[in-house]
This record gives sequence, C-alpha cells and structure tokens, in this order.
Amino acid sequence: MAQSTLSQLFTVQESRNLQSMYNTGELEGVILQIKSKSDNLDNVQLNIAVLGDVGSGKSTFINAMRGLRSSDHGAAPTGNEETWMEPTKYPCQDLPNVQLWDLPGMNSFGFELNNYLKKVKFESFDFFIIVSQARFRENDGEIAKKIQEQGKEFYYVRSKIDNDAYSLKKQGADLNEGWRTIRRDCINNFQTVGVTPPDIFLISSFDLEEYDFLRLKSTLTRDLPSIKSNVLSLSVPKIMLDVTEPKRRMLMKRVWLLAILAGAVGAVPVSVPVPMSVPVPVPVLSVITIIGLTVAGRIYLQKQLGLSDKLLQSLASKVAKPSSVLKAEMNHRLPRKMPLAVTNVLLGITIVTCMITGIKYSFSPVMLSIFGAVSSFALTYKLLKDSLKDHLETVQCLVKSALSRD
Ligand SMILES: Nc1nc2c(ncn2[C@@H]2O[C@H](COP(=O)(O)OP(=O)(O)OP(=O)(O)O)[C@@H](O)[C@H]2O)c(=O)[nH]1
Ligand SMILES: [Mg+2]
Repeated sequence: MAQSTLSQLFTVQESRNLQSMYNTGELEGVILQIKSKSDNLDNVQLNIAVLGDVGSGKSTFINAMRGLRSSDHGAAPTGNEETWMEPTKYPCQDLPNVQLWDLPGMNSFGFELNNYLKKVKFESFDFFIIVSQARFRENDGEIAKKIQEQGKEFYYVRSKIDNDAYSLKKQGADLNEGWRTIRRDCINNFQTVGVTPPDIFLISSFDLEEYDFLRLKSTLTRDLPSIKSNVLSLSVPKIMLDVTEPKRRMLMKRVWLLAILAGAVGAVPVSVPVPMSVPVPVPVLSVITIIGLTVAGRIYLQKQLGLSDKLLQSLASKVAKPSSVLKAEMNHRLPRKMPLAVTNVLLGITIVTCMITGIKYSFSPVMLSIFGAVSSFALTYKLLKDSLKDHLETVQCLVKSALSRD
C-alpha cells in the first residue's frame, strides 16, 4: 500500500530527536531541521494514484507513461473486462522517485465511493490523475471534490481521444473546435460541483505524439517539486502534532493544577461590601483569581511552547523572511479565534451573573461555595485549555510560514 511522503520524511529516531529538542525549548532548531528536509525533497518518493471508472484506460495510460505497450513484459494488465481489483504500483523511469499506482475502477465495489476510498487507502496518495473516457462522469466530480478537500492536487485526463477524433472526423466537425468544446465541458462540470478546475489533458495512450500526452509528461515533470512541497506543507500539522505531543501532555497537567487552584479559591465565599449604588455584592476574589491565573497561565504556556519575538527575529534571518511576514502569517487565523474569545467572555459573564444572583437571593453559603468552586475551576480550565490549543496552532502556522517559498 502507498506510504505517504510524510512517513518517509523523518525516521523514528529523527522524530524522537525533534521531540526532545522541542522539549528542551528549541523550537527554532526544530523548524530549521524540518526546513532543511523540505529543501531536499528530490529523493522523497511521490505516490501518484491513477483512478477513474472501470475501463476508462487507466492501465493503458500507465503503460504509456512507462514507455510500454500492453503486451510488453511487466506492463499493467489491460482489457475490456474489469481487469484489476488491487492497487498496484509501477515505477516510472522518466520520472525518478515517482510511483504510479494503478487503482481499481471507481465504480467497483458496488458503486459505493466511500467504501472504495477506504479500500484503496485514498488518503495515503500524494497526487492524483483522474482518467475519464468519452464524457464527464459523476464519479469524476465526486472524487475531485474529495481530493481538493484534502488540500491535494490532481490532473484530469480525457482518455481515448483518438476515438473522439474518429467520431468528429466522421461528422465532418472541426477537431480544434471539438477539443475546445470538450475542455469547456470539463471546466463547466468541475465548476458545477464546486471544484477548482485542474489542468486538463486530452490524450490517446496509443498516439503518444499527438494530442496532450507529451504535454502531460512535461507538465508533471515541471510540477513535481511544487507537488512535493505542497504535500510537505499538508504534513506539517501531523509532524508538529507528533513533535509537540509530550510537551502538550505536560502542559495539560499544569492547566489542571491551575484550574484546581482557581476552584479552591472560588470555594471561599468572599464578596465586596455593597456600596449604596451597587445593588448586589460581587464575588470579587473568584473573578480576580480567574483573571490572574488565566493571564499568567497564557504567558506561561506561550513561553513554554517557545513562542517569542526573539524567536521570530532569529528565525526570520535564517529562513530569509522578514519577521513581520512570519508574525502576520502566524496570526492568520485571527478571524477563527474571535468566536471562541466571544464564547469565553459570555461564559464568564454568565457565571458571574449566576453568582451575583445567588448572593442576591441569599443562597446558602455551602451552595455558593460549591458553585464558586465548580465555576471557577471550569472557566479557568476552559480558558487555559483553549489558550494551549491556540498557541499550538500558532506554532504550526509558524512552521508552515517558515517552510513556504512565497
Ligand atoms: N482507442 C483507445 N483505446 C484505449 C485507449 N486506452 C485504453 N484503451 C482500451 O480501453 C480498454 C480498457 O483499457 P484499460 O487500460 O484496461 O482500462 P482500465 O481503466 O485499466 O480498466 P480496469 O482496470 O478494468 O478498470 C482496453 O481495451 C484498451 O485497449 C486509448 O487511448 N485509445
Ligand atoms: Mg486496469
């Protein structure tokens, strides 16, 4: 089965080294190591899945890419019956470190696309070539959507174009106009299902010098480095999840401790005396404790995760990017952060309102203590847990930004 690029990028030992570097606070070292890998992707193997409906010409296309005919030794089996039910890889001499995977027809396995995707381990492939004959198929649109949802890329191949040429000639139609119509039709179909149209190639696996076969090969050769760096960039969250996991677990314990501390203080039923102008007392100690612990906790987490202006400046010079750009890309997710911040503020207001109401209506001191403890614990825990998640995402954004070549 295909191994994703990520799994070959770092050995188990290298991953452990990254983890321990990160544990000792060397975020910059971790980023530079990942970057040095990303600058040397030439030897990383790329797994390209060739997929399409049964009989669309996938295997014949793979043979053509390898300079073979179907009758040659080592060629993928082809034919008019459904020929292949297991994904099989074929190296491609002209494209070093590329494996072309011949997948079973997408309408195999009783037409259930999700079942098919599971069966062929869809997510393990780095790039896709959809092969379709005669007309745009429903499955083409569906699979294209799934590919783009993963953030990956694909080419669309209209196969057996020699047959189309034959039909067009028989009807006395202009071939170039015919090709334009096919391309327009493909683009419209992709747009209709909400997919950004990919590069489209009209090919015949029998007439390689005609149509778009050679253009496909040269485009793929040209695109390989950018496909690899896209795959690496998609792998960053997984790489960083592994690298930061031990530290995340350690910091979660600290979050628990701080939340327990806030809960203990929240249990003490202290409130300010009621001035004439304020109708009810305010549970001031709890509020101050929650705010204090949360602010201190956030600063502590940020420091522990290695995020600082000093790091940005030092990293900027090493990855040849202005620190302002790194900072801007790091905070790219700000709009998504806002609803969370609003939710947390609303939660805080609700808790304080409940406490004030409890005091106003003279709830028993025990009840108020329990409520104070539970709510202080819960709010502090939630704020700090969100903050940890936020900082970890920021670390990921920073790594992505340091790796990106724009
Ligand atoms: N005219 C023409 N026929 C083609 C072309 N490519 C494939 N064929 C024919 O189409 C039939 C199916 O081709 P395959 O390559 O076996 O198709 P497949 O998609 O691998 O089929 P399955 O593995 O069964 O899903 C064979 O008879 C091929 O000879 C082409 O470019 N032009
Ligand atoms: Mg086949």
